[in-house]
Amino acid sequence: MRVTIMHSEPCAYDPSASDVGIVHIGIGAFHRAHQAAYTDSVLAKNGGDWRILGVSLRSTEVADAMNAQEGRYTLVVRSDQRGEPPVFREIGSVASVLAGQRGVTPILDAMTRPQTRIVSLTITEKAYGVDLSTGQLNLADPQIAKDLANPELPTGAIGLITRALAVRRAAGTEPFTILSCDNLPNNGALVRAGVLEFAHRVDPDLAAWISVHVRFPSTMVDRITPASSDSFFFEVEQALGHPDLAAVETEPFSQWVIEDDFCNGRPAWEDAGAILVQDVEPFEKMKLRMLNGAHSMLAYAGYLSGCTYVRDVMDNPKLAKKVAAHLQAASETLTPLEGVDFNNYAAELIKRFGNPNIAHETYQIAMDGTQKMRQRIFEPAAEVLEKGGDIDTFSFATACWIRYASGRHDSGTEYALRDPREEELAGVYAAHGQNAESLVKGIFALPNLLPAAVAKSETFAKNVAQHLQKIRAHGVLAAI
Ligand code: CS2
Repeated sequence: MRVTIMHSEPCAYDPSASDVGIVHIGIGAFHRAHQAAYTDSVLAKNGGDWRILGVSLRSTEVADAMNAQEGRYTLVVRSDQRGEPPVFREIGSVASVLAGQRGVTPILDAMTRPQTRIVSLTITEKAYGVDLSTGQLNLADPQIAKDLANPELPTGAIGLITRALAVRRAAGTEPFTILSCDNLPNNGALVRAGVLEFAHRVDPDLAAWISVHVRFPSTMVDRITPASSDSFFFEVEQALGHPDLAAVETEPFSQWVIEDDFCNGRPAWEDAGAILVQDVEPFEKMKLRMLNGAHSMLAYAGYLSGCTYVRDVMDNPKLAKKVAAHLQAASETLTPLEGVDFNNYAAELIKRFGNPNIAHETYQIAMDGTQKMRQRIFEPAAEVLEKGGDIDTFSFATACWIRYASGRHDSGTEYALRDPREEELAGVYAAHGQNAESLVKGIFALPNLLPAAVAKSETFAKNVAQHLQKIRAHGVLAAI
């Protein structure tokens, strides 16, 4: 298929005129569709030394693809109008990318340059090494344990940040701000807790200095961004006339709410549409419980019923109704937020999920369930349980996740769970897989997975087991 480009926006400024001011760890598709695009708009408008040096800690692919084209890449924005061609935009805000696998010294050098004033992160929930239930550093996390044993040459994000701050402090260099852009509640406070505890274990004076001088603003980030597929790269090559293996596709909608608390300056991201506020939490809760909560529910229910993409789920009337009901129930757990109508937000989400031009795999969202369910499903469920409200959609979502965690389709075919706690899940299945009730109890007994009130609730366990029994007997669609 040949794609006709209706609008193509080349990078309209000279990015090389700007020095690097941000080191971004975890330069995957989401960062390139979101923060890098905001920064690109600010550079085009205002200039300034805020280019981004990307860091990939887990692979070398993005580094190779981006460095081969001087950090530039194409952002493909797909409208939700059927048949409307996508908009191609060239992004110039990324200067280059370093791959951790090729050595951490250049990464630490970049993080300790005085010109680096922000270190931002999209490393996914699991890479913080912080236990969400306690808010404390997880000493059993292999990356944390490895870096604590060798704090001068760390290879994980928390270790790198701590080491870079130690070097800056020793050299008398101002610290950078740490900006977490992952879908975690109070992401700023969470990364702060991780860094402070890590630093305390290395050098208590360093921890004391960080707690006074370093800022960790929280953020809410939002833009639906599928992982780039081979067919997408093919489409881009056809349209551009040359390959771009760093290209990313995304939706037109984008939101970034940032706590305005930086210790060493920041780009004027508000000039690109970001919202700078004193308190991000109500925005974060809304997005985590409504968008991400509904996403997880529909990903498990959809994947199990044979829907490859989110848009397929929204095309199924039974599942689409479930999504609407989930959004409604999740919105009822929120405190009112000035200027935001949760009904409008829900209607907008339904439209975004149904975007016919975006192929967002349910399997992609289903990944890392043990890291996502707490903030998306279990925490709102805890509040509903406490108030004696209707927990049905939360227990349905939980049952779908538990069914998904078996790693097998109804036909018996296996799939990879892609979850850092998949061995524990498999252990529970091996011990209790025969019986829905004991399976639910076994999963709920896993340490630090559910808030205690939810893990202990007989009502919740019973409701989940009932859904699970039906799903196992008849499949998800029939169970609705
Ligand atoms: C999704 C998110 O994969 C997932 O878990 O729920 O990545 C979601 O697409 C983004 O948060 C949208 O902003």
